[in-house]
Amino acid sequence: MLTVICRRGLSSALRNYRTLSSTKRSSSISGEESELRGDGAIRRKDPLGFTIEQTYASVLSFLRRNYTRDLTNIDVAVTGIPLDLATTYRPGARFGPQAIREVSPQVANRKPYPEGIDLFADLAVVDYGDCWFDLSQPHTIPTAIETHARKIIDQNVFLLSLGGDHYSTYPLLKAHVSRHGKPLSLIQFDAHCDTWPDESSNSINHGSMFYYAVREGLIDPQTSIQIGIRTFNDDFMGVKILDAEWVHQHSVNDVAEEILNRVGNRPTYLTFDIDCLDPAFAPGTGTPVCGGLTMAQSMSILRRLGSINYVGMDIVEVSPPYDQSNITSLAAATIGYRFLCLLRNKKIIDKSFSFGNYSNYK
Ligand SMILES: [Mn+2]
Repeated sequence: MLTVICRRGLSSALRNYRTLSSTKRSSSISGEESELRGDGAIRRKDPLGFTIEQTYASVLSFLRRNYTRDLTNIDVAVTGIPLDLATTYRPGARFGPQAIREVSPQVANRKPYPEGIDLFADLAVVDYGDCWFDLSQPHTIPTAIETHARKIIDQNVFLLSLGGDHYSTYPLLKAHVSRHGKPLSLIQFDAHCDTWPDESSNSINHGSMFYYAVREGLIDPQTSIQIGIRTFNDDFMGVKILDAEWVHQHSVNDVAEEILNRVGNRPTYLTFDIDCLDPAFAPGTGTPVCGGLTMAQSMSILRRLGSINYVGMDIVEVSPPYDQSNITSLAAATIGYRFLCLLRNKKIIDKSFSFGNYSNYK
């Protein structure tokens, strides 16, 4: 199937889709649309709509969105956090953002199923590029990530971050708290709770960032929840746990209901560690644990979480050197895409929703 062209609107998308599916496809594309074939990420001016692309070529950006740092009239900025210094077992998550971008055009190539919505006709999403930090000065990296995130958030733009190891969520949480106040509620899909104690200051540790976050009041454990856990901790710090066994013994409706009840309408940060998935569905990750969620379970649960008042989201721990046939990066790109569908519906259906401004929910 060929890529759909859509400059603006559903009718245009349908018209061009039919055109491309016909035998006259090349002669039917004219004018400006013809000139915008390929490399739309750097050539397209309008942040809305699609331009024609080959899914296997051209400039990489997440879901073929404009690659820019101009956030004028933008709803969502996607950024990469190419960090893996905190990894305790298998490194490689620094390659995660680029690998997710690489597979993402295939995900964006069709309307989402089953909604069939024209996602990018309504939601202005750009790829902001990656966070830059100096690997030779590791103690400066947390601040570099926080500062990078704040530049985006402070422009009232929703931030979707692609990791990178899970430590990056800690400076990201700090950035979101600086904008929205604390504490935030946390929804965490993960094999690991990441609340293991670490009393040393300034550790860069991807197993303790939520220990810090609870202790510092960045997140409220009483309104936070972790899904897919299958590693032990003597103290989960009051965060509600739906472990992998619980998820497997219940329906996706049950899981979603527990999550919705836990966070209510509070400002909520969503972190999706790809190792929440079973290694069969996400082999390319730093610390895989058997017995995890399927991709089907995860997508079904996420689809039911559209009413939540999200302030930010990240997808972390994709380690491409350990991946097979892009299974893991495809899962990450799909989760990001599905999440953007939720935000699109917020914008279109829930008129009270304002990206980056959640004062009406406090
Ligand atoms: Mn994990």
